[in-house]
Amino acid sequence: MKRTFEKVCVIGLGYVGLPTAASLARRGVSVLGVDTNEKTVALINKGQVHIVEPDLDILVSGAVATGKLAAATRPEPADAFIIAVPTPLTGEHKPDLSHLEAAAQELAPVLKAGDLIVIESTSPVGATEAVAEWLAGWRQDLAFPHREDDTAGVDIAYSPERVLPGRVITELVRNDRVIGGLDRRSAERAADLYRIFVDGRCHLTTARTAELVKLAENSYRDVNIAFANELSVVCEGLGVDVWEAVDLANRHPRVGILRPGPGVGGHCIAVDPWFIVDSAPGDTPLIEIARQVNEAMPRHVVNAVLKAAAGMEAPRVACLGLAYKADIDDLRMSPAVRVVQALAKEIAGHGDAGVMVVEPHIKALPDELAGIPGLVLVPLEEAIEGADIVVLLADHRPFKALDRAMLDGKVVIDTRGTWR
Ligand code: SAJ
Repeated sequence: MKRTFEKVCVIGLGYVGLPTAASLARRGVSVLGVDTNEKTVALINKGQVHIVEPDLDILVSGAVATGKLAAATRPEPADAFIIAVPTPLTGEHKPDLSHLEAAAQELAPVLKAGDLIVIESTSPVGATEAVAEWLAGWRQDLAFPHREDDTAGVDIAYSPERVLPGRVITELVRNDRVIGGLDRRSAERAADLYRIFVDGRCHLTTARTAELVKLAENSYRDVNIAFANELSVVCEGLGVDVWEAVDLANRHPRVGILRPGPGVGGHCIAVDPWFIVDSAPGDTPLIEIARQVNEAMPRHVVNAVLKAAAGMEAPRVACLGLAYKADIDDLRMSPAVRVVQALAKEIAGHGDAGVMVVEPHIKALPDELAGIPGLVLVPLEEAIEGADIVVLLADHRPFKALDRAMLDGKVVIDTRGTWR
């Protein structure tokens, strides 16, 4: 069974798949990146990127220039396949594995005995087995590891990514990896693949354990963010500066309270806990309550703004930041977007009242905000000069660098503790 990989196919060229493809290519592997979005494929083949992530453009343009990275809309035969497609939630907080199934169906025809498949998409426990079952149904000529231990024709493993958007390129190489195989050989071969570009340690386990570990990592973070957010609400009512309280509490050698904010965004921390809830009905009261606490934060921020605007003739509110966190352009499930949506409905458009949005990482308002009367995207200085109330929602670097004198005379609601 081959333990080296000359050609690798990475299916899904998002903020994980593309850096992974480029990192493998930089180490001399011939990589074919596959994505259903033809514009993304064309852009990458020109050595360009569709994602704001430090150093990704340099990595991709170099890999394409050397001929080691190319993109296409369909997979080709390869020694290994890495699947990094979205696994969103359905409306009822259930895992949506349709992209994963579509990716498996795309690669089934080009699969051959001896190939390795690694799923990176965050998945509910048992998803890797489901992929093996699907493939076994489409390719009855091949043997798969969920049925025959260590003698199968195809090896299948699960290895979740844990890179932090904004630090992806560094963390992709430095972070340890958890690698779960449907059998031992699958895990070992997947570790061989990752050791091509990962300097962190590769920890081998079963597929189910690796799936659960990923969900546990993000659920742990969501619960602890909820604790920080609940503390911020308590401190507001008690007239205590929550930022000072958290900093002082964290002086304790065994306390590490996270940072309060306007809510939890992104398609990871806000999503993954629901995969655990779905897999263990009735057994996750803490995880569910934490989700509810974090989901209630945008409304809490809106109420604080409305309270500050009460009595103002025609309040003008500057909302700084739409991204779900600092220094990225990702607005997915962003609490800031929910805050702006509510303020636009409840303040903007009434007479001269208005809501000005500042987001340095976008050129136009997203669809869910575009066209709302009284809601405009403006530069930072213009927004603050024209505002009665300034709400900081994402702690982007330009906001941190703001001359505080510009805030004199304004009501400031700093949800990130940026201007303390
Ligand atoms: N947030 C807070 N307070 C905090 C930390 C985060 O309010 O103290 C908010 C952020 O503003 C943001 C949301 O939570 O809205 C999520 O941000 P994040 O930085 O916690 O996480 P992500 O979603 O950007 O990345 C997470 C990371 N997981 C962990 O840190 C355990 C990353 O390592 C994962 O790879 C990623 O999810 C993923 O793709 O699963």
